[in-house]
Amino acid sequence: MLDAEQLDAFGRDGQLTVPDLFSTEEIDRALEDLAQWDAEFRATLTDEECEWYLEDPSDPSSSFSKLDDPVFHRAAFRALAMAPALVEAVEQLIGEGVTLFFSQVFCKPPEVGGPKPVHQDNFYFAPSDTEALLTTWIALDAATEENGCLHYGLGSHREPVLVHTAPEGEPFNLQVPADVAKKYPMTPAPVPRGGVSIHHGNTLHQSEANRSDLPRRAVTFHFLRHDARLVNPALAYNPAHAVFIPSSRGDAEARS
Ligand SMILES: O=C(O)CCC(=O)C(=O)O
Repeated sequence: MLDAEQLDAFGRDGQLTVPDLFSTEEIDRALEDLAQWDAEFRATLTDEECEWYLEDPSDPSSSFSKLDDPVFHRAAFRALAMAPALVEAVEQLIGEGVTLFFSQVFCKPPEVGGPKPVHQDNFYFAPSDTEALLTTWIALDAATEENGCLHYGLGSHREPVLVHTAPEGEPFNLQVPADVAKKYPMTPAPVPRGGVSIHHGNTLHQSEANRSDLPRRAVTFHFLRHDARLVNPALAYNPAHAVFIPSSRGDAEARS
């Protein structure tokens, strides 16, 4: 359960780090499941999927840079997303009764994992209520400034959803123009393995390249309160992959 100080910090900054939410065993199980998924998915990859998911699309043996919908596809990630401590924190911040509508694993392999430009998740997802969407980012490896932790524009959740553009040929790489982004200096948010960084859907954030010799793997869970919906999102999200999350107070209570 988040305490009053943590709730105040989230309200002020639009971001909160909870350093010790998951145990070593829970993260170990997720990484084992990820390794198995990597092997199974790699065996069936189409050219289009190589382009979308691999660090080097011309090399089918190169690392995945991301994987979509781990919570829908893999039991160990579903267990993380439904962990009572996480769900309770999410419901404290956006209200009771949530669906996980999208999740992603982000891998930054040592030395080659690239940066992610400044963006707001609410531009990608376009929720009907910007206060009804929350991202939780779980560190599967300790995330540091050297290996590419997230950086946040603290307080930027008070901005409206800003115009984003994408470089030619990279429609998925949406970002706010540099002159707008620079209004908000970016503060690094290192997260220990098993810790969680939680951010508001309007909070500007980015990550740097992995300059270390260690991997930086993380999983994001995107939650939406049940009374909201995605209105014309920037990319396509498969509604059949959404996962209902039982309320931390029990379903019957949350529905009443
Ligand atoms: O993990 C990363 O490097 C990027 C994640 C991200 O941008 C997000 O969770 O919205």
